[in-house]
Amino acid sequence: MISRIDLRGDALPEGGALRDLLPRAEFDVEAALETVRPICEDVRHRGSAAVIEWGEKFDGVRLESIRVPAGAIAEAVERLDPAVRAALEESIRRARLVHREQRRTTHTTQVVPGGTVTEKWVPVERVGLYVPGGRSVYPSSVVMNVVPAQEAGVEGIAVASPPQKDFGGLPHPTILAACALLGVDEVYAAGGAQAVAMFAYGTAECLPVDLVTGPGNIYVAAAKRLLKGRIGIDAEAGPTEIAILADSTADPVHVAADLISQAEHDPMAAAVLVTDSEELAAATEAELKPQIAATKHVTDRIEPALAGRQSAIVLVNDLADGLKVVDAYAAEHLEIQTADAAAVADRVRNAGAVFVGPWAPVSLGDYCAGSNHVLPTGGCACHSSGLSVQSFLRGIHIVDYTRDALAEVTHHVVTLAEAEDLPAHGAALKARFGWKVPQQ
Ligand code: HSO
Ligand code: ZN
Repeated sequence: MISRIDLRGDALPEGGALRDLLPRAEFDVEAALETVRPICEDVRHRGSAAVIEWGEKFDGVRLESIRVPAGAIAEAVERLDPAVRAALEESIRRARLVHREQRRTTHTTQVVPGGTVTEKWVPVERVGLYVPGGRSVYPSSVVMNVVPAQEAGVEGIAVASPPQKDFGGLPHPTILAACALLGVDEVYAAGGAQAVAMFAYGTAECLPVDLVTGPGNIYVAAAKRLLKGRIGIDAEAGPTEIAILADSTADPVHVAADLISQAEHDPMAAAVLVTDSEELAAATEAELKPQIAATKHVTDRIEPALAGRQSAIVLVNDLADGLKVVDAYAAEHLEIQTADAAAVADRVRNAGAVFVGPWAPVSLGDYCAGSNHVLPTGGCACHSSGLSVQSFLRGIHIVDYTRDALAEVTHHVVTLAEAEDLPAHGAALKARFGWKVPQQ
């Protein structure tokens, strides 16, 4: 069911040519832009009424108001299964430990005597966190979005998640309970492009935000792309990916289980095993069948995900080639299941997150490792990072020079300004010194 790509034998091609040999899902956000454009325009002009009407069309629920009442959030946490509550609390606790250490401190560089540049880190004022609610209802994603925003010091945090028919038009109760556990009380029953547009333009019910983060389907990604600039966005999330770099020491039971674990998300999810061991490849193929037979979401997600062109077992000559392949692929999640896994992991350059050895499966990171699970997909890990405190901060340079420090460098500024044919730039300095360049 999962195909094989055999890259053994000849030397591997470099860069883009290697990437072209590797499996990847089509995730054509561009094509969805035309669908979301009228929705975003409608929300811009008609506000809440438009959000409610698009919600009725797509989610099948007609709401009076999209703001979730405080009572519903409190009730959701009261009714939460105690085991789920304890697990969410532990997930939050561990995520806080990691994200708290990502805080940035203000730093001043003395460039010359009397001339300093201070980099000050300022949280974004107000963010909108999108939490999907279709095929996937992920309270864990509430944790992964809210914790870094809170640790960054963001004061205004609003969450939007689609209204659920089965829950009287409210977002899923576990999502609401996660919000309550995190101390978030501004929640909207809004999904898809209309939720992103609500955040971007603001409505009578919801003030506009500066930044929208969080995963979502292709329409959420398209709305983020369309409205980027007006709002900041994190990465456009595509379908989940797991790559595993493994050698003959890996346990095929673990490898198969981990491939299936991410295939479970979506028929478009990608599961890629890169190995130099024919035996491991064969044993993993054999192991997939019984494990799939014993789980849920088989025909709608796992089977199409593994059989799709985005998934494969890639055979390579050796681990050095394996590393080239996983770097070219730049997976959202990369497991290293080899001898001396830590040393191999240390050589990885491109991955959203790396999971080292047999005791760090991706599912641990999805919930309770302390790491963030909102990670770059679609190869974006070669230029972007996952969500972190940094995603919610802006670094502002504060430039402070004395008269003497400015005088000392004026001739350089004037020279560079003239080289760029921008004499007024130089004049702005000369004006401070009787329209002359101070002598050195
Ligand atoms: N693996 C997903 C996150 C997730 N898994 C949520 C379970 N729940 C994308 O990183
Ligand atoms: Zn997952």
